[in-house]
Amino acid sequence: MSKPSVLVSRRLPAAVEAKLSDGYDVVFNRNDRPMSADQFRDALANFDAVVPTGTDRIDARAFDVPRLRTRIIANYGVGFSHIDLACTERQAITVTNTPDVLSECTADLAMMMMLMVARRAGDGERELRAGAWDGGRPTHLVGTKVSGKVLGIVGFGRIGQEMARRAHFGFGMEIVVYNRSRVPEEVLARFGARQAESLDALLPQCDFVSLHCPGGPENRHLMNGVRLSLMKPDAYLINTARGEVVNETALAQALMFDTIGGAALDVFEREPAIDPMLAQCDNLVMLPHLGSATRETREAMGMRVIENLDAFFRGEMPRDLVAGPGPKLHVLPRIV
Ligand code: 8YV
Repeated sequence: MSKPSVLVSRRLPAAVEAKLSDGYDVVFNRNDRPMSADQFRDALANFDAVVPTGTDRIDARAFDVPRLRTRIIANYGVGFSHIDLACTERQAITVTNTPDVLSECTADLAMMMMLMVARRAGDGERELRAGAWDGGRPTHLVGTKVSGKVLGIVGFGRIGQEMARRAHFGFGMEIVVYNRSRVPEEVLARFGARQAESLDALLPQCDFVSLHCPGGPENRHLMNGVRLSLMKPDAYLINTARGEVVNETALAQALMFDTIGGAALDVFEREPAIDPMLAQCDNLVMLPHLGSATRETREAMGMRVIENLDAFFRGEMPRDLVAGPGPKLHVLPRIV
């Protein structure tokens, strides 16, 4: 019996690639360069499964194929706003992601970035590397205390709750939550948190605001110029979610005119391109999309992809279903 064919869009941890190769007829993107829409179109036409990552773009152009072979897109990553779900629905393609395994490391990084920007770690690093430090003094690179302050968390899913856990129990922070749906009281109570009626109501209360909501059209520019103006003038914005959630032009203006205290970004609207105006802001900490970038988590994400593929090709519904009909609808190459 032939093994299902799988196209993997970027290099993955060695143990993941080895395990994938055992169970599937796998083609890896050996040069590890981003794939084009044409390449994804070819993949969807010729492979039983495609494994993209959050930095790929699988939009309508990729689905413009007379007859698709792909029956499952098993995303490597929790975010899936880079996959056009209207197209996958029309083509009855199942989509899965890799939640849970990256929640702790992404929250760790968000906590680190909040501390970095509040305590001006970026300024200090640049000053030392430039050989410009002439010794400590009471007024040198004075930042903002984090412990005991108010943290607003936008999006209270798994990662948002892990951020609340760190901030509340580790740094004594008061937690205010904005979430599209009502958060059960017992969940809020775990972190001593309360839910604001709206994002506009949350923002003026917070010393720090950390974004943990999904990307995609429904949250594009959720943080725009008006909302940035609702923040306290010494408050900080942290984004480890998706770049499109923040209007970067408005943020650059807020940073340049000091209408907020600063920001920390791990994701960007047009990554890997960085808005040149942002790059000029010293009250900004930037990292290149490292939220889940630990050995343990990147391997666990890959194993989660394989779990989802294995379930699907055994004819079972994958645990991490994002969208689609599952395997029953199709006559598929099976694994035993
Ligand atoms: C990257 C992420 O997608 O999980 C997500 O949604 O943004 C990250 O984990 C992944 O690391 C590939 O670069």
